[in-house]
Amino acid sequence: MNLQTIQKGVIKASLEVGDFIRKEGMAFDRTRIEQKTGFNNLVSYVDKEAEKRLVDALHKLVPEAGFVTEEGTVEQNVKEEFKWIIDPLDGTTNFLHGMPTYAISIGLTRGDDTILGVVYHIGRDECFHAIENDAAYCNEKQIRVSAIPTLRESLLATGFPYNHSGKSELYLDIIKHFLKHTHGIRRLGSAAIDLAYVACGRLEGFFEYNLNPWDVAAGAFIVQQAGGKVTDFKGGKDFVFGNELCAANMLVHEEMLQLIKTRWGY
Ligand code: 2AM
Ligand code: CA
Ligand code: CA
Ligand code: CA
Repeated sequence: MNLQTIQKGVIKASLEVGDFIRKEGMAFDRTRIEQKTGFNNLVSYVDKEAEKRLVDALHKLVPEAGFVTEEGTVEQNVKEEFKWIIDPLDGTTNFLHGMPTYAISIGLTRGDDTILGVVYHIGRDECFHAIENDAAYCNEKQIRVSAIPTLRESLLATGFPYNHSGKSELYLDIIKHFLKHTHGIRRLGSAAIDLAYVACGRLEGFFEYNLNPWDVAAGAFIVQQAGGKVTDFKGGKDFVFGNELCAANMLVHEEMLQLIKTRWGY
């Protein structure tokens, strides 16, 4: 398996499917929004068609790999040694409302390790990518996490809870603390883009819970290859299939994690 050749193929497929999504977005008819599990969990034919196109292209690149995909348009195969972890459209709510912050997110894993990540920010035509044993890039340019050493000088991103039960009060408490002690908090609406922005140093850190593997597999790997640190809220490694994630440059990560851990009850 030549990872560089595969990467070229993944980027090509992302740009092509990204063009399709962008064009559909220009004329999107909001009566074509569908609800998944609730009034605020949205999807459209664009998500599903984009996923089918990606699955076709990626299957040709690595025929032996299984799939874990958000829209489930292909058989889900978590037991294969190689897996594509795909979110065909991350930031669907933005897309459906005509906001430009949405992306394609594609990770490739071997066993428990991610070995390739691509996050294509369609609206800005920025393709963030990385493979194992190499640096991270935005288009052709190498990227690195920011060198800002303290939370006080940091810009963070998060997502707000969709499920307003359980730990959402604790979460809002963490957000309240960060609001007072950072340059600010952004809520972009695409976890994949939040992670890509940590990787290239636009944001110092990102944290969220209740995310799914397809939201974070690619972006978290790109942050790591860009010199950043990614953990779950306990400081452990279970951030792709677990549902808590904290990503930041090395210095800010420590400060963020201490605060999150305590308030989260760990
Ligand atoms: P999506 O656009 O692919 O659904 C934003 O905080 C992140 O949460 C995005 O990655 C978004 O992915 C995801 N998201 C949106 N709606 C959600 C929901 N109802 N439950 C869980 N995650 C959701
Ligand atoms: Ca979704
Ligand atoms: Ca998503
Ligand atoms: Ca999605």
